[in-house]
Amino acid sequence: MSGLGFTRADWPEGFLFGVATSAYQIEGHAQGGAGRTHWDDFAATPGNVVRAENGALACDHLNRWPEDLDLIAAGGFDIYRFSASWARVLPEGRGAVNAEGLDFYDRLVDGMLARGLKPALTLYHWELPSALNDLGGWRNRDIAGWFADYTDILCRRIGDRMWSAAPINEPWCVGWLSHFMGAQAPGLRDIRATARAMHHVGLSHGRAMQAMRALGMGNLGAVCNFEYALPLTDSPEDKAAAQLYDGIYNRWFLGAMCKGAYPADVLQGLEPHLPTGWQEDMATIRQPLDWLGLNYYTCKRIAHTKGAWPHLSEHVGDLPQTQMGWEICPEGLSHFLRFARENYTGDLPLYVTENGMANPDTPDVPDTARIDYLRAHLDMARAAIADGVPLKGYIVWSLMDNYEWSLGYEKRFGLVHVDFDSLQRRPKASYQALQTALART
Ligand code: IFM
Repeated sequence: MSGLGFTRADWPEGFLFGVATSAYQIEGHAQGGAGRTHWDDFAATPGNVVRAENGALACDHLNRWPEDLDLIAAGGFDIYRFSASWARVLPEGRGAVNAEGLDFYDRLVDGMLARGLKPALTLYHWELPSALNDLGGWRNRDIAGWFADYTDILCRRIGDRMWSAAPINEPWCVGWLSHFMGAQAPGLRDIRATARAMHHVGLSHGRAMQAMRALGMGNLGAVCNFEYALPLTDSPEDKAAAQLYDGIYNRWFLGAMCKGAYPADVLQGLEPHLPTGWQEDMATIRQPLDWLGLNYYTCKRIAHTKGAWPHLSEHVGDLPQTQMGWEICPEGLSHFLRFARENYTGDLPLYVTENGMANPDTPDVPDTARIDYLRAHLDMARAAIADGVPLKGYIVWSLMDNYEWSLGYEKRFGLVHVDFDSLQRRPKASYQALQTALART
């Protein structure tokens, strides 16, 4: 028995385990003919990213991918959830294709299959080509067409070998975190930009789903992130604020993608800023899903504040925290697995598509905190299955330490330690614990 307290036999037959990464966070984006992205621009702007770090080299996965796939296979994982970079395929976002980029993803996918791994593709994990940002990026309705074209080009090349595919990782981050909170590229703090981005992300999701279905691809889903919203106090005002936070974060995209409707409480604040005729797009956004992926990390305490809509502020409570300052709250995962099934997805297969923690790891100290974190969340997942939740797999974020966006390389989420000077990879105790747990006897 591993420190995780389970073996494969403790899970339903066919339950899948995986690891996840994303292109800009690991590949080394200055290499291989990729175009500039809005993350390069964001990071080059003082004050946006710790030490102004960017993804120029990252983990150099572009050259070291065979070693990385070997690590995934040796860990006993079934799924590799990876993403392709739009700017690596189309350096200007549209027009000329970077053949080297398509060749890379082609080789990478064959490398997964050769090792018995199931390729789970994400089409967009945040690195928008700068040339498209110049045109308004997610604020511009045309992005749905540009994204569908990119989807078509990439999937004509590798779509035939995907085990699964999803258009956009964590729509809330692309819309709200990046256009309302300004915490990620393009770093805007503007409600009109936010409303448009929140709508065009959904529309782009729908158009990409249509493009993939037209190519005959199957097992297509959506990957949303969820944060457990708890009121800071028992006051009715804080309870209402937590409910609205929940709507913005957890129900906006689920509502659109699964029911073709935005939640009424959020619409009250955002509708004045949505593009005219948004209602006519809802049928496109609501495409049939084969599964829903849930990314879950933490909870947040929400208080009512005065001032402009949405009248709320975010706080951290008393639970133990990760290196990100995020409270460790496994109950939230339990909540969302049931919440999704009861309110949106019914019998649709669910996957935990990201879960994990940042920890200030050094190569020689066992990351027991991460083992504890994973065990606590996996216990919740197993309990949900016992209650009838159709959870079919669990994917850890992340295979290895990588570029944690505005927090640079300091926050370590990996099962594998990366020395960012030598780029040497060293499996951590958590990797070994999973390897033991997942071993097929
Ligand atoms: O590193 C990110 C990832 O890109 C998206 N989901 C959350 C992770 C941890 O912050």
